[in-house]
Amino acid sequence: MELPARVVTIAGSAAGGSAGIQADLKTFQELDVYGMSVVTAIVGKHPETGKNVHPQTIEAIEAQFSTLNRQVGMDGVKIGMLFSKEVIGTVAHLLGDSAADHIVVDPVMVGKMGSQLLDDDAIDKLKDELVPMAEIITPNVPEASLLLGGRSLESVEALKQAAVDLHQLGAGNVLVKGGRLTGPAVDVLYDGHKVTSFTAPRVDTVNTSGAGCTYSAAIAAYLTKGTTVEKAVLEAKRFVTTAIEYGFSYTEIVGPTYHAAIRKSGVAHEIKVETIG
Ligand code: PXL
Repeated sequence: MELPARVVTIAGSAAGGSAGIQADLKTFQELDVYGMSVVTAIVGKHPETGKNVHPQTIEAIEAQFSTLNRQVGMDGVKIGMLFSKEVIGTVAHLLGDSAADHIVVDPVMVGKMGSQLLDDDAIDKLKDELVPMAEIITPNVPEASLLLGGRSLESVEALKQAAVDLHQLGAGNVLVKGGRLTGPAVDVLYDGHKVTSFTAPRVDTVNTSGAGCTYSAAIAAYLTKGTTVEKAVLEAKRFVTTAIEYGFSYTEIVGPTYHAAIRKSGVAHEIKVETIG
C-alpha cells in the first residue's frame, strides 16, 4: 500500500475541538494524509482569570518540530496561529532549515469570537518572513485588510484588487476569502497571472467555528497530494462548504463545522469556478 503524504500543522490548540490544530488534524484524516502537529499556543479560557491564550515556549516549539522532522519528515505544511513575533521568527527559521515544501500560510489574527490570536506588532514579521515562503496564503477579509494596512474590502472587485496587491508580498498564490461579506461566499485566487473566483451559495448557519482552519488545512492536504493550486482550492472549498452545511453545536455556543460531512452524506457541495481577470 502506498504510504500517505505527510502534512504538519503548526498552529494553536483550540480546546473545544472546532478550530486550530484539532480542526486541522480532523481535516487531514478525512483527506487521507498523515497528520502531525506543532502546538504554538493553547487557546482555552480560564474560568476565573479569563486568560485565553497560553503560548508555548520556543523550546517546546523547536522540540516538536525537530521530533517530527527527524522521526517522520514532511511533505507539506499548514501554518495557523503563531501568536507572537518570536514564534514567527522561530517557525520561519525551522522551515528554512528543513526540506519543507507546499507551505500554506493562514494568517490567523483574530478568532471568530474576538480572541486576539496574533500580537499587534507581529504582522510585519509575518509579512516579511513567512509569507514569502508560502505556496499560498489564505487571508479572510479582516486579515487581508490588516495585511494591506487597514484597507476596507466590501466587494468582490475589492477582494480581487487585494489578492493582486498582496501577491507583492512574495507568496506564490493569494486566496482572499470573502465569506465575511454578504451574499454568496466568493473567494478570489491570484496566482501572479490570472484571477479566479470560487463561489458557493451562503449556508444559513452560525456554526462555522474553525471554517478557515479547515479550509487551509484541506488546501495543504490537496497540494501535498500533488494537485494544482486551483484544484486544491476547489476541492478544499467543496470540503469546507459541505462541512459548514452540516455544522452543529452541542450547546448554545457557536459550534464546529462537521469534518466528516462528505464521507457521511456521500455528497460534496458544488462550487462555481470562473476566471475574472
Ligand atoms: O479560527 C481561528 C483560530 C485558529 N486557531 C486557534 C483558534 C482559533 C479560533 O478560536 O482557537 C487555536
